[in-house]
Amino acid sequence: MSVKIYGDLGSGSLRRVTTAAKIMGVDYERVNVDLFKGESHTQEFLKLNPHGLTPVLQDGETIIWESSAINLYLAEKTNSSLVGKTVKDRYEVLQWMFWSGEQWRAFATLLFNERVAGRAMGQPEDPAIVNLVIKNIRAAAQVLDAHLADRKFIIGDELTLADIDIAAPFSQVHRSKPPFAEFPNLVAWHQRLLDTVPAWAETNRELDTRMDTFFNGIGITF
Ligand SMILES: N[C@@H](CCC(=O)N[C@@H](CS)C(=O)NCC(=O)O)C(=O)O
Repeated sequence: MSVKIYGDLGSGSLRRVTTAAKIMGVDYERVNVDLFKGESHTQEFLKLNPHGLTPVLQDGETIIWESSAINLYLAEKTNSSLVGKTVKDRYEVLQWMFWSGEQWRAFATLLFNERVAGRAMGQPEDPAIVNLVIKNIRAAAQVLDAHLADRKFIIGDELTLADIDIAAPFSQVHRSKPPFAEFPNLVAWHQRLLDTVPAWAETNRELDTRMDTFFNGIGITF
């Protein structure tokens, strides 16, 4: 029986999970949840995730939300090396995944809320929030850029779940406009992901098509 993954193709978090699932060869069915219509806040969906957030994985009786946890679950189920091949690597993968959630994507999400989601609702961005967020993104990107100076991927020479988590803010880069272009190693690493990980490129195209179609439909271009 295939697992179900609930989410919207425009979501960078769904993309983390579908990319990892494709690489791991997981047989999954995507159940569409239209976030622009608020479908993650219906009574039915809140039984899956009371936070009203996607993606959610359903594997028989097992329901998991939070993309990183979903990816770790799928990696264990498929015995995937995306979690790292040695104990040392595995804990470095986890280190960067936790860092990504608390020090990196949190700010990217706030920037998305101000510059993209807010715009869809006709709200102007708040310069105080944007300035604070960009300051934090720059500080984190500076460390990442130095880390990536002599590495192909976040942990050495092979793709892991840490790359997928940390690359997620690039999903909305044309819309949120974080200052990533100031960091050449970061930009080169992300381009390497697009060039060498077909699932990352495929989900990128799906995401852009979904977002562009929605925003063009309401007369907004970025
Ligand atoms: N930390 C969560 C983030 C989930 C999240 O923010 N999902 C967004 C889409 S990228 C969502 O479902 N938003 C719906 C809403 O806020 O109504 C994860 O990693 O899965």
